[in-house]
Amino acid sequence: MKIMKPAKLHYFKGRGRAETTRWMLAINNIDFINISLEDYNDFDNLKTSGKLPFNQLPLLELDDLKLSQSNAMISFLARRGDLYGKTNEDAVRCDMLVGAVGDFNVPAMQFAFKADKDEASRDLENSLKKFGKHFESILTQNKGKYLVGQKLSIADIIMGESLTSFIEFLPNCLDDYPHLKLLQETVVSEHNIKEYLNSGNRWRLPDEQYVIDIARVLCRPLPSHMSEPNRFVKG
Ligand SMILES: N[C@@H](CCC(=O)N[C@@H](CS)C(=O)NCC(=O)O)C(=O)O
Repeated sequence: MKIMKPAKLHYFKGRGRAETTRWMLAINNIDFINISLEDYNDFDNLKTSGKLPFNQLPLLELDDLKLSQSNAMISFLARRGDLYGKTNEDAVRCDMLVGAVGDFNVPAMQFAFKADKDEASRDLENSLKKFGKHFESILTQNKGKYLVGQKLSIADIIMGESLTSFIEFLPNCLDDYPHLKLLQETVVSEHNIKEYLNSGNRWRLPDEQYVIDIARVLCRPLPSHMSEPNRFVKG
């Protein structure tokens, strides 16, 4: 499928659930524009446009395709870019890893929403303790460089994305995981990924402002430790 126009990725002003799609667009060398929702009106307009299959974000527009569900987006992009290994067994290994990375990554997604940053850091460490040895052993059994087969796949990209956040939160956290460390370095050295990371499309690590931006768009309460937690709630 040849993509004619730059893709449009509708989301909040940050990484969140749209980030894996951004990395997969980048590795596929597909130009994209972040369309950031400012407030509830933007979300409401998008809902009434009929472009949102489930009234949820992110939304990825690829020419006439309107895609919802971030995991569907990234597997579509993996198939398009021949990043699903060579066989059906490789593909299911990729899916298992993408699922496991999603679980591993939960504390990174939640970090900005937590009041106690020491506790949030401990959650990251615990997740690494829980999953790191399994990821490391998969890489060891696969002779080191890639997670599935002997070529780059969606599993490596999604793992690289998550590990990059982990390192941003806890700079030395991969010191005991040499294969994961190498994998992260390999992924961020990919030309297209490097370009993306140095571009204006890459959002900073989620912070309090990001939490506020989401609450404003969704009209939902802020975490209770923040000031005026109900300031965006309607009615
Ligand atoms: N599994 C979906 C989750 C989508 C989701 O929960 N999106 C949130 C924003 S991150 C949303 O749109 N919330 C508003 C709603 O569900 O009404 C995905 O990964 O895309």
